[in-house]
Amino acid sequence: MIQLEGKAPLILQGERPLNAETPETLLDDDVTPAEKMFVRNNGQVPAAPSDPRTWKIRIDGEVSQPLELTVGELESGRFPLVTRRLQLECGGNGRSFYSPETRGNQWGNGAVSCAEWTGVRLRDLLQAAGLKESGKFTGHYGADPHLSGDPERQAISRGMRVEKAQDEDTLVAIRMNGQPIPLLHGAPVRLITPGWPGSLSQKWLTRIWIRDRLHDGQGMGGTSYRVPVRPIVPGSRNDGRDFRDLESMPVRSVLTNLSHGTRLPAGTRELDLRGQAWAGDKTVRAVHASIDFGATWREMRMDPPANRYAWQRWSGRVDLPSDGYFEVWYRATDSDGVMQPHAAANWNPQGYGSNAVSRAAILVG
Ligand SMILES: Nc1nc2c(c(=O)[nH]1)N[C@H]1C(S)=C(S)[C@@H](COP(=O)(O)O)O[C@H]1N2
Ligand SMILES: [Mo]
Repeated sequence: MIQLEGKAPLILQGERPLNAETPETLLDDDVTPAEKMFVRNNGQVPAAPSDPRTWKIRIDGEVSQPLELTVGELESGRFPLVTRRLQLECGGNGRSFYSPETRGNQWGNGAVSCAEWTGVRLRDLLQAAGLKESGKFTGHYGADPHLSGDPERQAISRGMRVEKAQDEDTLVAIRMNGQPIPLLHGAPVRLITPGWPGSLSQKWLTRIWIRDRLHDGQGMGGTSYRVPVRPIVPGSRNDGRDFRDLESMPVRSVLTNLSHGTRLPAGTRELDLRGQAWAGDKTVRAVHASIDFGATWREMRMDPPANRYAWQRWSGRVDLPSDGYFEVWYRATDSDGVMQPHAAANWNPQGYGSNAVSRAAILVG
């Protein structure tokens, strides 16, 4: 565990770069508070901006009028400000469930958050810049120095199809939960690209380069944020040439009122369960829970999302037949009927898109 300033105790994944995961039971809030948000950095954390209002972002490349805007201008209302609850999930969330182990932070289910973000739609900025017909992809840049300190190298610089950049919920955000964005989460301005790998939500944003081809920055190509189109043998080598970029994240659920290893008093026969579930660009249709290793399942109650891309609360009760050892298994199903698989599927060298059913052990008596 690690105790960072202004944070709840988080699970330390690495100090250089600084990475910390939220324990699953801290994901109970419908709107994740700053102190409970996971931290994912690829490079160094930059110094806090001395005057956030003068911080500049640039939109250039395949546009007719390159745009330079300060955070002060973004706040001014020249472009409509919108507020949305948006889930942000690392592409490697759930990586620790892959076997054999893959490289990268060994996240459990806690590299996810759903904060309330305020910002302008990237779509409005692209329109103001005069997006050209030839503009097909974005390329993102941030102010965080590379771990080596080499100013020529980017800590991370990913990009996406312009269709996703034009989604009405893809934001250039300047506030989180009604406050200025905390330094660790990208102050004073960041992209929020909900439902797709968190790496597309560039922190400390400085530039969006509109390109006529897929971006080739740090974290693009090969096996980075890419998954097999044709499943490969777990543990095999592959250069990822015929992989595809991971886009919408797969369906997943967390159990937030009970932690793995909980002991309950003897004679407990009913167990209340509660959590959150989400499914990338889709919504969640159902969550089921089992206490007999998946032999039988009970359907839980499902709340609708507060807005598109917000995670959804689930809750319900299961009956315990006796004292003893049980496991709570919980499984979400998305709006297309696709469920979390029983084992982490589509193994890939860097471990993206793992969303297997989770299990929490409990002991009654
Ligand atoms: N500039 C910059 N933006 C970044 C990163 C980074 O290292 N540098 N990490 C990305 C990754 S991989 C994720 S999952 C999210 C994590 O956001 P958070 O730290 O605010 O939770 O930020 C993304 N944006
Ligand atoms: Mo990530």
